Amino acid sequence: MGDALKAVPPALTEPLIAREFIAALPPSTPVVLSNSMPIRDVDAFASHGHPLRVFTNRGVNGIDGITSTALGVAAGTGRPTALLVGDVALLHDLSGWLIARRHHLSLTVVVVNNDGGGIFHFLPVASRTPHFEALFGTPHGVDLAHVASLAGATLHRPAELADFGRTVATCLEGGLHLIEVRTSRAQNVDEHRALFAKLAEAVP
Ligand SMILES: Cc1ncc(C[n+]2csc(CCOP(=O)(O)OP(=O)(O)O)c2C)c(N)n1
Repeated sequence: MGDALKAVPPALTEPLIAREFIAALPPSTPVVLSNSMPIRDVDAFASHGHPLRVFTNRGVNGIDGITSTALGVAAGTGRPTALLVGDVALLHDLSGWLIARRHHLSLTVVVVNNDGGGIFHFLPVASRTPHFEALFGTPHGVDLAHVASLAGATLHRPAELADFGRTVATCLEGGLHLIEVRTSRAQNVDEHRALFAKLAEAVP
């Protein structure tokens, strides 16, 4: 993993982030879910007491253009919009942020930063080649504060679950925000397997 992230212990798990992200949304918030783990984690672990307007890029399941889609949703609905995205997808669509700045769109982006493609750790190849990190994990080590400053977005780094939910709700009052939560790709797989094992026990 990138040196910048090595020293930071993950405070929130990815399933918890998905759950709290959805739970913190004001009713009727337009919400965009990135491909890879964000859409899977929301599908598996999140629920909301009110109807939400959920938008995704399906088609070929690409991680390209996700921020631009969210900005289009913010422009089209005229409402503060929420996006849950991984760090690789975020970095894939940096130019979209320039549109946000120009058009003064209200978007709250929650980026789950596990310094690479976390989804690939669920594949058998994760333990079968010494080249996994270089070819699949693809750590970048980028300090995402640079993304926030590129776009003139306000950066938030909540350290705890309660702070995280409050930050999401407050940011959705308006403006352009980047909320970064750091996680561990390797631990994420174990956390998912432990949760699914508990579910299997609970459902006879
Ligand atoms: C345009 C495009 N390039 C490559 C891929 C292959 N791909 C699928 S998931 C993924 C990693 C995504 O990482 P991130 O957005 O950080 O989410 P995470 O897997 O950590 O949840 C990649 C590169 C893709 N789906 N679309």
